[in-house]
Amino acid sequence: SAGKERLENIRNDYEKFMKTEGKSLLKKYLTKEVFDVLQTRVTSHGSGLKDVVQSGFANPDSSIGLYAPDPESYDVFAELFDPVIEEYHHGFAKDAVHPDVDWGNIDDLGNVDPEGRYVLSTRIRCARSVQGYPFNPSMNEAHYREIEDKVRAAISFLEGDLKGTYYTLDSMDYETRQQLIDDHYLFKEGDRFLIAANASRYWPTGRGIFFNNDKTFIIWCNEEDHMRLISMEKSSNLGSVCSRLTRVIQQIEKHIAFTRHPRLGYLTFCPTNLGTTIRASVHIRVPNLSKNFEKFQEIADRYKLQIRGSRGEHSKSEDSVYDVSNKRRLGLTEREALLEMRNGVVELIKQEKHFE
Ligand code: CIR
Repeated sequence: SAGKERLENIRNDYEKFMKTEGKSLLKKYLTKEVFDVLQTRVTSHGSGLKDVVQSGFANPDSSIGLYAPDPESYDVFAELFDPVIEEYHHGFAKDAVHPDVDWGNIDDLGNVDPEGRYVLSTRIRCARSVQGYPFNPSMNEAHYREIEDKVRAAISFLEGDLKGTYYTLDSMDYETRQQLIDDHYLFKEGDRFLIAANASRYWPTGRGIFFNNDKTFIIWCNEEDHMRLISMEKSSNLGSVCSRLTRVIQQIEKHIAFTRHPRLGYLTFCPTNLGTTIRASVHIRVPNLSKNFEKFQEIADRYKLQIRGSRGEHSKSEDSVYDVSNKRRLGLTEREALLEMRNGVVELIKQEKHFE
């Protein structure tokens, strides 16, 4: 039968995958025992183990290697997700509970580089999923359209400094699109991890981008997540970046119910983004630490920061500029995630000065 054939296929793919060289968390935790238990499970959206593991199977060099095809997957495939989540999120155990939303007092977040010598820009992004919908691999074309309609409607209520325009990718000309990518505003198409995860189907249906008029606030629609909310500016003022973000979230929340899990907080497509979903980052120019990369990495690890190249994930640094962000997003409050980034960056600046 077709079902039997599917099982044989995934068994073969599993055996091949386990012979590859990769060090992904998927490879570490998809033991034979776990595989055997999970291989026949299906969620109410019809998602199976294949939807969870296909990106990691196709890309053995993944660091994580798995995605959730729908909200329920985190429970249905818990034997796999739980240990991956625990390792990535620094010990968030399978019975741990993510705290309630708490942004704290935004006004006292202040400036991460008061001298303005190192930090070129500051950015906070969040992800939100629309309640009732599966994630990419289990979405059909109508789902993409419906979510875009809901997002577009919610955005139309933004006012004042948040007011702006939504552009659907479908009707964007090539030059505009390329300019937006070059300016770092728009998501790129063709991430091999996402393609292999079945996250790029029906492209560009339902995909789009919103800008406020100052281009200090962006919403991505139906890229990796249903919604990515991004606040940024070319300064080190974490307080104003955060204020904009929380005001937008408050507005959108009046019109769209977000998917939240009793234990895992806000749900996202990639397990690395669960909980607060916050990646708070700066672009920081550190020529000395860049030359002493071991020291740079040591501080980053100690302060639970992730270092990326200046063009985002899997990119290289240009002119000693790095993207530095909080690594933890789950098991701590929004405020704690922001402070983790801030404290780490303050320490990086201190050490960079030591070498001067
Ligand atoms: C991977 O597993 O490497 C890709 N699926 C991307 C995972 C998310 N990125 C990250 O944590 N840096």
